[in-house]
Amino acid sequence: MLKKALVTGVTGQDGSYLAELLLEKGYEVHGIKRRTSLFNTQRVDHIYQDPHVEEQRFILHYGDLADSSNLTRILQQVQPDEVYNLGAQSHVAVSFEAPEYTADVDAIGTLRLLEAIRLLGLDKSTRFYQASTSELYGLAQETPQTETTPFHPRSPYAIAKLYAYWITVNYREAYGMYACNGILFNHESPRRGETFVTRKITRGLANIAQGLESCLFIGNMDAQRDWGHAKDYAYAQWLMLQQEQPDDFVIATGIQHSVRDFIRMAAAELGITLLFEGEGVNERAIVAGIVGDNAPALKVGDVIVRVDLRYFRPAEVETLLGDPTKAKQKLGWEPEITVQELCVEMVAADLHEAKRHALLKEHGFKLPIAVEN
Ligand code: NDP
Ligand code: GDR
Repeated sequence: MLKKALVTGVTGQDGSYLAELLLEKGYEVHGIKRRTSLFNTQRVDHIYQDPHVEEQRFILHYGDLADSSNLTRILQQVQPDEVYNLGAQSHVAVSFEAPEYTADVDAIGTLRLLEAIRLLGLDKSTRFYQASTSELYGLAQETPQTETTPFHPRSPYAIAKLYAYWITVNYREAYGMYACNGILFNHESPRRGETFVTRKITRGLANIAQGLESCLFIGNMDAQRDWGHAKDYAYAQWLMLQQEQPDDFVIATGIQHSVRDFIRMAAAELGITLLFEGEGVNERAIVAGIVGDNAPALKVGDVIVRVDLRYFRPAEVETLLGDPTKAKQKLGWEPEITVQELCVEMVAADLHEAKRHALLKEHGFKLPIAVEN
């Protein structure tokens, strides 16, 4: 019998890497996708299987974490061995604009899934993974953060995820469910959503280098994060559900960089040396040197990064750094891809795309570029 997994958020960054991994491991993978007016399956199109073929192992269901009857029906139909709850309104800044929706999907959505598993009598047979987050630490009480560091969430997103964290622990303690929290620190990839800071930087700088945009407007460049690669982190998610006992784990690299460092790193990969001038909201980055032919649109002296207050959050998480010792010891997990390698991969993918767009523009086609960040 094939093992069956159900993945919420399968169309997201992590969902796509996890679905690939589970298919490689021989699972039948069921994913929940939302009904949208435009296609939203780009990240999983390469593993899509025609429903008309026999032995289809990747199956998508329409659904939403805001709809319990829908979740119950899918769970009843699939009877999964493992549920990975990755679906969420996952943008911290957006959660300040849509706090109630974020709470409904990220907090109560988790409860809806757990309760459906329990009411269907699957609580002893189905293992549950909850996508918890380093945002729980917020105003961190100690550095680096471990599984025992107290939480101090700083956004509606983080507070919704705090509920989801504890309801997962509660179903484990109250009903003996195999339920785990992965407390994952920031993880990125070429599939990262375009409005998260790393992708905004690699995409923005690649576009600027190719003459498609003129300036990258950015928020708090002093913020520091522990960035890893989503592919490594998908493997950790799977490992957590393969243990004898359920538990909660920090997944991180143990290395921290500022947003400014990441900008510098991405620019260097494009052959651009940047000079940062000015303080606070007046800070800007100026092109100080160019090598190679990846930035044909730029010249020394161009200002290509500026600070824009609109990207600051009402309450910021200034610094996060994880200690993944427990995951190393108990899961045998270690990150394989460094932040430098991650940045190289992201810049290469965005440069490829920018070159394609530049070529289209050169031949008079209207650009399919969204510039809203
Ligand atoms: P993404 O934003 O890339 O993906 C989120 C997924 O959730 C998408 O598939 C999205 O669908 C889906 N979704 C959004 N709203 C709903 C809803 N109402 N019902 C069902 N599905 C919904 O996030 P990531 O892949 O980066 O993150 C995966 C999970 O891990 C999230 O829960 C996130 O909060 C958490 N997390 C992420 C970290 C990171 O650094 N990436 C770190 C720690 C935790 P659609 O494609 O239609 O928008
Ligand atoms: P984060 O990721 O909030 O940590 O949440 P994001 O990349 O959005 O921000 C990281 C840091 O960069 C600062 N920043 C900016 N951020 C964005 N998005 N845009 C900007 O222009 C900008 N300028 C500076 C932010 O203020 C912040 O300090 C991500 C999400 O994936 C969550 O779902 C997940 O739980 C956490 O990571 C761990």
